[in-house]
Amino acid sequence: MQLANFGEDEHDLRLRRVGGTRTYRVGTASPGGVRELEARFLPGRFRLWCSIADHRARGMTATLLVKKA
Ligand SMILES: [Cu+2]
Repeated sequence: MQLANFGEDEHDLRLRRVGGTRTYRVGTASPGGVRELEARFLPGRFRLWCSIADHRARGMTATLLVKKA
């Protein structure tokens, strides 16, 4: 998984599978920066969000659907 920051502020990325307990973290990416996370995910729906400041409350969220290979 790769986080590429095309914005003007720092951002990070957190993921949690719906029904899961583990929160995955992709570190903070500076403007123009890229951060990566190597992981194997179980199939399911994941919530993604940025944990910096109030970004999540301001809508910096997404859903990721992981399907069986
Ligand atoms: Cu952010």
